[in-house]
Amino acid sequence: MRIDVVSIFPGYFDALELSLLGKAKQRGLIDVRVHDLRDAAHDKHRTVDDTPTGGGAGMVMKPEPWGEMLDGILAEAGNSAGAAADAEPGAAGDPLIIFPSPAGEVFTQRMARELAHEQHLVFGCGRYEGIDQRVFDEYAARGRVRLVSIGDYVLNGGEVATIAMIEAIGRLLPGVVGNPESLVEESHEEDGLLEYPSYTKPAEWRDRAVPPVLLSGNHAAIESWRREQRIERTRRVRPELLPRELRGESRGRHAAE
Ligand code: J9T
Repeated sequence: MRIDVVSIFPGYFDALELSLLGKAKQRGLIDVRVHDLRDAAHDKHRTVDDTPTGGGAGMVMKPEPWGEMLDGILAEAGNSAGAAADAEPGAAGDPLIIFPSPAGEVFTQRMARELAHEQHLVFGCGRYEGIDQRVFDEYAARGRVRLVSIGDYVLNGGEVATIAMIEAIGRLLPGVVGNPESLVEESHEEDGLLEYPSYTKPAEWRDRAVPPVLLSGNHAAIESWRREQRIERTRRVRPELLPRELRGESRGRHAAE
């Protein structure tokens, strides 16, 4: 997968060199290229923002540097949106441009799975006050653009949201996570339930024992206990995630059976 990132703080993305994603980059499974938006701002101060037209607080990112930078990325990718204005927009395999924004659709595991099938993602990191609307309109008219939020809170810029999305998407790519089973057995994946609590050795730590069932060797009992834990945890913390058929059940019903 090819990923281009446009930001005025390229240093944020040094984090992508670490851990599993860093290894995936080294091994050529993910090709991430980070671009400094200021390289497309040509005045003495390399200005990327200006006051909001019509008044208001804060600054808005100017369209010209975004246009130059995104045109360059799309043209280099040799796709229809960058190469020819008359080509059909949104053809499969064309880059998808994502602008992280608290005003966007909410990023979920489902969206991560969907985006993991893309060949080329471009992340445009704006500051909170935003990017001139014409940038979205221009690239939406020429190809595919999505505004995506990572949750209902505000950040100073799109960088941290982009790192979160790249990690969630990147780990779903074939070969990035060593054991593909560990991808299935986790919160939000299999059936929408949260994960069960995990334990390791020692069996007792600071007077806290590991739940005895996990030491029983009874695999059916362990599986049933874990499922019960997942259901109870989901009911307690994220009741809206609970599948309809589990909603009516009272707490501890399985344990009492
Ligand atoms: C500037 O971007 C944000 O503040 C942002 C981006 C994506 N998701 C959010 N929840 C916030």
